[in-house]
Amino acid sequence: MNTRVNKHIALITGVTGQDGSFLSEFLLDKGYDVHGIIRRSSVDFRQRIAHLEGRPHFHLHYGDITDSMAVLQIVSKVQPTEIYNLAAQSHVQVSFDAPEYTANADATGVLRILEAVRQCGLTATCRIYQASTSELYGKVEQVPQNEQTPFHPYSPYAVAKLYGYWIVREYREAYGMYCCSGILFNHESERRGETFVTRKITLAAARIAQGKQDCLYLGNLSSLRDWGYARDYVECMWLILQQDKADDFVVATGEQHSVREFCQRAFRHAGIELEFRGEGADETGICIGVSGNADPRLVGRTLVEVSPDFYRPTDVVNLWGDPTKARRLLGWNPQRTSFDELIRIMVDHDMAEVAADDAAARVRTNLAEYLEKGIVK
Ligand code: NAP
Ligand code: G4F
Repeated sequence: MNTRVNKHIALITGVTGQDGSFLSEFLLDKGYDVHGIIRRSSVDFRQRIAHLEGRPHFHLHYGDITDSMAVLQIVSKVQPTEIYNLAAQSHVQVSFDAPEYTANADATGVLRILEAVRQCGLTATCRIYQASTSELYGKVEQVPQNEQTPFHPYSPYAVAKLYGYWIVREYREAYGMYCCSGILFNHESERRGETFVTRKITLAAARIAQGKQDCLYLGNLSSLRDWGYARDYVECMWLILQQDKADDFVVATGEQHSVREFCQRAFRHAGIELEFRGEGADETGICIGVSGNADPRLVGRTLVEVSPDFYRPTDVVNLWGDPTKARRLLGWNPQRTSFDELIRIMVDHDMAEVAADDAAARVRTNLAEYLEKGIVK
């Protein structure tokens, strides 16, 4: 039997990721002590949480979800009341190249968290959220997808995540643990990794509009996704752990769009009107008009091309979530940020980031010139 305690101590694995950074902000605002697990790296990878470091209730611990000893040690030290297991090799395409590592992090990693809680004697006081995914529906057998829809995982990533989903259910039933899966559909933001399709598009739209890139190469333009805003989704993760009874929830907007449509709208927001012509690998996106500060010489040029390099051995092409249960039982609003608003947030951010990079590069060039001319020492 899991009882609610008055202390609010959260442990977040994957704290440096898109969701981990938003969730940290959300929980700190709610008065939690937030502990995050980070991996040692030779380069700086903490941009998303840099603004939180040094805050009195924010603590970081070195560890890795593939390392049982480290996980056990951190859980024992932190004595969390809530664990959010967000750590994962989260890129579907990469999972085809690194299937064994993906299984270790995304499947066995979940088991390590559950076992650490058991070994530390925290089953009665600690609740666990598992970052599950709409990729479980994979080669979809029903549209839209809800909590009853059969799973048909269609990548090494999805197969690993399916183990995570089932081991959470098993520990809930076998040991009465309060552990839940949020089956989250794609959620994006200005902090999204740059190789996921939405962020790749918004960055390219910004660079092309500012003359910094010639063309964007994409894979399957017809793929359909239910895209929401990550900042809204972390609230739902928290709500899932505040219920009387542990349960699993689909988290989605209930709207579906294609990669092509995302692309068209993102470019439009950057001042570039695209028309798609052709089919399959021969499809191209051509500029048919510009507005704002976009360069009029772009008109008539091919700005988007398909590259089979971005095709996947098996691709999930029809994700569309039904968030009825989350809306009804958690009181969560799936439509807080609209699709257009999400694109606006991402493109505005990337337009500013590309312009700032430009300004920084200009300062560097000027500085180099001044140093060369002896103007500054
Ligand atoms: P993300 O930006 O790729 O972040 C992944 C996080 O996991 C990073 O902090 C990463 O650390 C960490 N990590 C990876 N391998 C690790 C390991 N072996 N040990 C410890 N930490 C490790 O992913 P996200 O978009 O925030 O997604 C969060 C979680 O939700 C993931 O589990 C993902 O699979 C799942 N999910 C995401 C979506 C979505 O649309 N975003 C939808 C459904 C489910 P580094 O910074 O050191 O790499
Ligand atoms: O942005 P994506 O790479 O995201 P994907 O595969 O849907 O996975 C993301 O969402 C899952 C939830 O459903 C998470 F579990 C997972 O961790 C991750 O966050 O690709 C979206 C779609 C795919 O069908 C892909 O084939 O876009 C298609 N696509 C077309 N061109 C592309 C590209 N994807 C990427 N990454 N890059 C392209 O150039």
